[in-house]
Amino acid sequence: MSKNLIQFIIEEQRAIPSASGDFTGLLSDIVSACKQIAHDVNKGALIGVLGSAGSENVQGETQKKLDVITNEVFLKANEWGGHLAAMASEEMDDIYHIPARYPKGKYLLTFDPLDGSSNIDVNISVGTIFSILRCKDGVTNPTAEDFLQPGTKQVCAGYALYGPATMMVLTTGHGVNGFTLDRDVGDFFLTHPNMVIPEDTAEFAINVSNQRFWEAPVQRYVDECLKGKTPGGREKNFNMRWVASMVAEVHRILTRGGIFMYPLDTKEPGKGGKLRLLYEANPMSFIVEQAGGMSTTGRERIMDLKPTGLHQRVPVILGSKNEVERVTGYHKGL
Ligand code: AHM
Ligand code: MG
Repeated sequence: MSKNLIQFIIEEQRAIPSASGDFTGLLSDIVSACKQIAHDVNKGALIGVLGSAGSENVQGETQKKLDVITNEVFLKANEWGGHLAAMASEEMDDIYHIPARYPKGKYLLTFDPLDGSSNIDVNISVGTIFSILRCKDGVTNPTAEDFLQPGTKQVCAGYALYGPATMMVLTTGHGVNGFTLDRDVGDFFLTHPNMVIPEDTAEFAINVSNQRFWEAPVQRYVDECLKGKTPGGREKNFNMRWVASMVAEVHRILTRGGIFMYPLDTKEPGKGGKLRLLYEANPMSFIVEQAGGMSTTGRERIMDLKPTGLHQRVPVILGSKNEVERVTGYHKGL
């Protein structure tokens, strides 16, 4: 039988002499949260969790019932363990302080509890994305400022994908590993060791309905993909996918390669992109880079950005190295 996720992490941590077990404890709480969310997503209409919550989040997006429920699940599963100094979520205006009745720890957790939630009512894959940062030494009462660390500082990043099978994919900076939930046993088991993204691909993912709002480099890249092996196109024909669930897109790219783009656009000027740096772009960039892929805004490496706000949005272009390099080159006028 293959290793379960916690066994895998404990064995990985043993190689780090300074590891105290705190990190393993935190990950175990995150795993519990994802199992609970997998249950709720899977039961769907049977337990009355579909549909709108009738509220808006800080970004002005209408929240689904499951956005609110899964956010609560994540907070409750992670507040008590003594591993965290604070949390921040896509669904909350401000950071979440650990209640006084619980001990505090040295890590910070950011998460998007239910990414792709527009898909939930139509029974298409959704996911959870998380990122773990270290809290600065000596800081016992973190503020939002303490979360504004570049992606290169992440200790761990991962996602849970609630698809036909529920999976967890994560990195601690030593490659990327995927685990599948065995519902009968109630545990995630290592099924996808050392996931690697092929450098080349003939598959791209972008929401083409935004085409008129894109910048010239993305217009050029997509136009060439669409032309394929005809004049003005490429050396090969391309296929296209758009699930509108970033976790599902990144998982496909980790499995068979591809490029995913949510580029800068002028649809809502000043927004700076659609996806959030701390909850989506940074964790996914860490995973993609650890699997041999590349992730940029078109202009810079995402993980090098110094965040300026908790809910900051950025353009995202990630996936198979050679294609991301090409689009990034187009932005640089190459
Ligand atoms: P969400 O966190 O509110 O679900 O938004 C993020 C999602 C991504 O998963 C997905 O790539 C994108 O939004 C889809 O956007 P669009 O509906 O514009 O195609
Ligand atoms: Mg999201």
